[in-house]
Amino acid sequence: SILIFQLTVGAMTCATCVNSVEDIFRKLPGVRKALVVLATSLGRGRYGPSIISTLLNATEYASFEVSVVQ
Ligand code: 9UX
Repeated sequence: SILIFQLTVGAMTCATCVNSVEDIFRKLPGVRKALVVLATSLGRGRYGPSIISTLLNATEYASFEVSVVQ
């Protein structure tokens, strides 16, 4: 089944940051769709298997702050 992830993404200050985070999300196998909005610091996307921890690690490795929205 396709699940939706919602994350808060901090430490983004410009549109290029947003593109970087979207690229990180989209490059992960299992992520079908990803959208990051700077104004709300929210990232959403669709994914198949549970890759949330991989997604969090990859985003933090790129020096952005990230956490799951419950
Ligand atoms: Mo913009 Mo973001 O000049 O890591 S790319 S601040």
